[in-house]
Amino acid sequence: MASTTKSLESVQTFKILIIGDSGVGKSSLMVRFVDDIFTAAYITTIGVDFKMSTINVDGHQCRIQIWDTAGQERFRVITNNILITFQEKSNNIFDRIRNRIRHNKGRVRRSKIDYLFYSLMDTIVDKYMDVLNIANTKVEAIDHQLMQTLSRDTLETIYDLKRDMLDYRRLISPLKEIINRLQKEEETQIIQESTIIYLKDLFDHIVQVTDTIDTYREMLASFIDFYMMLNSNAMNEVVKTLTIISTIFIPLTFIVGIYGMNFENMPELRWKYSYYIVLSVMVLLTLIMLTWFKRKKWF
Ligand SMILES: Nc1nc2c(ncn2[C@@H]2O[C@H](COP(=O)(O)OP(=O)(O)OP(=O)(O)O)[C@@H](O)[C@H]2O)c(=O)[nH]1
Ligand SMILES: [Mg+2]
Repeated sequence: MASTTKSLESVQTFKILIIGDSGVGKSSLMVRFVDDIFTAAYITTIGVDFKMSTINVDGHQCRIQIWDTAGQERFRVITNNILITFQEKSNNIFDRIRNRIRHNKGRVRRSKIDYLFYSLMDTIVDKYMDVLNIANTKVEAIDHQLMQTLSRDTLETIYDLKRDMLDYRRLISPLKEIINRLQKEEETQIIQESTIIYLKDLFDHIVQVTDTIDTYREMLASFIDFYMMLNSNAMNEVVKTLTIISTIFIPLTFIVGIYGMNFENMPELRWKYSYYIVLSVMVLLTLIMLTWFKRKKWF
């Protein structure tokens, strides 16, 4: 339901537009309000119906103009001077336009609804830019974070942001298509010649927003690749260390294996210094291998 106010001497006129699905009781609501009648018969509205009523609110006379629209798709009409907007949640993003209308600033009151439509759309697209600026800060923070520590939280943040970008892209894509069509559609006669230029500007603005979203999506995808690379690098380091340790132990285990065999005829077993010699050989082997690995830059 939309209403506009206009002062006409002391009597204020409120225009109320009733919209909704077919058969929900729009016409019944209007007839009950104006004539205080209810009829069970269902006569579907064709196009637009109209009724007037005058009521008294706190001593002020108010004139109510009620426009009852057709709910059925085939009887629906698009009028040139009605723009219906709705917000899912109340916020103040359109306050700037409301103020421009209230204080008659700019050309919004002098122009028709096509300019109002452009102004509303432009405000929404501007808001996208604000949201993307916040996303930019987050993207930079992730970039910085990736260089410092490798944490799972970073990966989750990247995925969250990537999902957000996908949502923004999905939301703004139809708008691009609509604006593009409105620029070309002469038959609708809704968009005037003078507003086409604004629509072109709006279209460029939308393209800029989608390009920025795409850039962020690509950056986030490369962050994921980079994260995976860092992760596998860290894993490689662990594997390398373990490999070096086990490689050092291979010849040592071999020596231990040989002298662990209890053959009768092993003369070294009875030598006085054989234990110290074997230990020295083991230490020497370890040192030789470490030096060799170091030279090969394995660690
Ligand atoms: N019981 C009951 N029936 C209602 C009420 N409001 C409307 N109806 C009935 O619902 C049917 C449709 O009502 P309308 O007011 O013609 O519906 P509409 O939304 O104007 O429909 P369209 O003009 O086709 O878009 C009629 O048969 C009404 O009698 C209500 O509050 N109670
Ligand atoms: Mg009706």
